[in-house]
Amino acid sequence: MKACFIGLGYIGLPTAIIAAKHGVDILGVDINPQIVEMTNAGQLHFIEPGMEDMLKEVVKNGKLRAATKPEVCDAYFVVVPTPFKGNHEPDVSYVEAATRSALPLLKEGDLFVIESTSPVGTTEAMAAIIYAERPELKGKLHIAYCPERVLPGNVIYELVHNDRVIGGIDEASTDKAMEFYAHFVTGKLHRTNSRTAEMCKLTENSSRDVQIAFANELSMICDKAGINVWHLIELANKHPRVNILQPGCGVGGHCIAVDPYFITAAFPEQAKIIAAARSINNYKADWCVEKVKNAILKFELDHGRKPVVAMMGLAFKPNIDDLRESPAVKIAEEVVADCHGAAVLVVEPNVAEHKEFKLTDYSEAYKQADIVAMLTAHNQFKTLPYDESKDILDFCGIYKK
Ligand code: SAJ
Repeated sequence: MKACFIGLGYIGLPTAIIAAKHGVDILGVDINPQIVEMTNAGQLHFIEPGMEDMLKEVVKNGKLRAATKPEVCDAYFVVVPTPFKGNHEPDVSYVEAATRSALPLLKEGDLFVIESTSPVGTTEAMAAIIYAERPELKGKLHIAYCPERVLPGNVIYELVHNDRVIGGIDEASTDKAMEFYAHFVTGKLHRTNSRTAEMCKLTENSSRDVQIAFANELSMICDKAGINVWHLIELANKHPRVNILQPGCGVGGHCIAVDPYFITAAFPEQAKIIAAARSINNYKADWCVEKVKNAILKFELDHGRKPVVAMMGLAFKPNIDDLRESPAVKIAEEVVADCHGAAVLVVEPNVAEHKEFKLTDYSEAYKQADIVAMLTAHNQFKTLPYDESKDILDFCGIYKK
């Protein structure tokens, strides 16, 4: 069997590599020639533990090859980004472009799967585009939606072990897609229809966003009430049916901070909690900015000089180098732009250079700072002893107890 993966990003490339490792002949397709070149040279274009060795192996044994255009295969997988437009409306133009690139190559019996996070109804809409252009294939293709679920940083394990939800536009399509994923998934494969599978992905990430919003709301209430939120959550979680997540400086990344909008854009009247969670998590970053600015003003009043401020961490979550949609970056930008003349040191130990900020070593910044804003709970920061002479704004629970 020969399969074509369209989109060699954080999800498409690892899935293609794992499928190749399990015996499927893979053509990986990306419009970016640099990614194609790197992939064919066995070089991973992003950081993911263990993945590059596996890529080298499947390139070397001829199981995986990359190109800028699709070729005739037996199965096609669309794994391209679905960003949102200015008004938070989902942008499915990449999914449509990928679908159109495969369209002329499709033949009877082929499997066509969308993995990209997509608004409800996208798979049916792509099927309609395909059948409008290739009416002779109507009812002869297998078209399905199967969302990815892996956590960046743990991709090799999760791609194989996580359960998958598979929804075809008809029963035969679901069967055919289930057959494909059985090549490499040892988790359970759950069958449904394409609309439910699309909504399931959006539901998973919205659920996490809502739960994080609850923790963030609690953190702002506790700040007013003079209660340590970390300790409070630990105690509440001793209840057998309570499991509160951790507050932070907001929600970042390209999944949880994005996917809920695909529901709120389509169902604005019904999606009340989901919309509220988005605004609470967005507001949490603004709240952190205000906290830092107020600390700067207070320091100046108390000490009669401008403080040194350390902004600790830019990544959107701990121990990674990914800065996309990161609330920490937004907070650092806003503090630097309006810091009342304070010296602001920006720290991100997992990144060598940043286009906007001059980065400072984390222990050096901590040593020099009068005010420390903990933005990302990197392991390195947990090694810094709590210094009571500094004003430490611990937004991410470095010093929980
Ligand atoms: N966060 C908190 N408090 C928490 C947990 C997370 O503030 O208790 C923040 C993080 O700091 C980060 C954001 O949430 O800013 C998102 O991080 P994450 O680790 O929750 O998730 P992602 O975005 O790396 O990956 C998610 C995962 N979805 C779920 O856990 C439901 C992953 O399984 C999905 O495959 C991925 O989105 C995706 O691609 O959709």
